[in-house]
Amino acid sequence: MKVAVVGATGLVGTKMLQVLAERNFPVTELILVASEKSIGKEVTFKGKQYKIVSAADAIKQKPDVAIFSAGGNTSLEQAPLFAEAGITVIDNSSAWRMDPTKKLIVPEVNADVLTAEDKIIANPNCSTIQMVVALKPLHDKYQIKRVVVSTYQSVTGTGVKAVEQLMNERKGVDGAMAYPYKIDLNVLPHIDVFTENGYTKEEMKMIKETKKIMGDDSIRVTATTVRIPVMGGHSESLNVEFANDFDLAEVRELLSNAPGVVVTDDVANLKYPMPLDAHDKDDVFVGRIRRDESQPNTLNCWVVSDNLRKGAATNAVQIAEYLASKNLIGQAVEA
Ligand code: 11C
Repeated sequence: MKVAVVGATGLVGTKMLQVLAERNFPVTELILVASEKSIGKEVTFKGKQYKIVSAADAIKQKPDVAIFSAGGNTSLEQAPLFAEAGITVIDNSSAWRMDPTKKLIVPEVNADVLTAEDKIIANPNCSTIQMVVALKPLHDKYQIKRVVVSTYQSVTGTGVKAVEQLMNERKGVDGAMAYPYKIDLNVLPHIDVFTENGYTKEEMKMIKETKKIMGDDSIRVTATTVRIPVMGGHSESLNVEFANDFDLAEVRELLSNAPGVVVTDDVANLKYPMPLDAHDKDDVFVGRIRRDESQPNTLNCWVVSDNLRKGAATNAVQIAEYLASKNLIGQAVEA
C-alpha cells in the first residue's frame, strides 16, 4: 500500500512512522509531507531515508491512504484535495470530527460503520479515545446513563513546545512558554481554549465525541480536563452511572476480555495503571475498579493510555488496518 503521512515531523507524525514500522503495516511506498520549512529534509523509516515533499507533490504520487497529523487548518485545506483525488484520508485533527458527513472512528468501538465511500475519516481526540475503549463493553452490557470524567493529561498532548517547556523548567533554563503558566510542579485546569459556557474545547470534545463514537446521544457526559507535568500518557478518573445494576467481578471480566483493554487492578499488591507504565504501549489500562457507594448502579475506575499511541498514531493506523483488511481503500469512484 502506498502511504502518505502528512505532518510527518511532529510528535504524532514521528510516532505514526514508529507505529507503522512496528505493526508491519504493508507500506510499499512511503510519501512524507510536512510544512514548507521542512520540505527537502530527510526522515528515516525502517532504516531508509525519505525526503519531505509538499502536499501537492504527494497528491501527484497518488497514495492509497494519507494519514494526517498536521493540525486543523492544514487538514481543512488539504484533506479535501487528497480525497478528491480518490485518496482515503485518516485525519488526526479536530477539523472533521463533528461534521455529520464524516465518520469518527475508534476501531474497537465502531469500525463497522466504515465503507469504501468514506474518503475523510476522523480520528478522535486522545482523551476521548481511551475513555470510549473502556466504556464500550460496559455500555453494551449495562447501558450508560451518565459519565463524569476528570482528566490528568500529559504535556505531549500539546506538542514539542510543551515538552520543551517542562524540561526547561526542570533544568531551571529559560525558554519559550507553551502554557500561560509554569507546568512543572503545577497543575493547569485548562486544556485548549475556553468556550462561552465556561468549559474548555477539550472538555466539549469529550462530551460531543463520546456520543458520536458510541452512536448514542442519550449518554450524558460532563468533563474537567487538566494538564499535569507528566510525559507518558493521559490518565482519567471515570464515574459511570448505568441504567442497570452490575456485578464487579463481571465488570472486571468484561474489561479483561475487551479488545485493546488491559486490566491492572490489584490494590492489595499496589497495582494500578500509571502513565509511566503506559508509555509507548498501545493498550488502554483500567484499574481502581470499584462501586460508587454514594448512589446505585454507579462505578468508579481509573483509565490510563499513551495519548500519542492509542490516543493518536495507533488508533489512526488501526483504522488503516481495518480498511485494508476489509478492502475498503481505493474502491470508491474518484470524486
Ligand atoms: C491534549 N487532547 O492533550 C489534546 C491533544 O483535538 O486532537 C489533541 C487535540 C486534538 O492537549
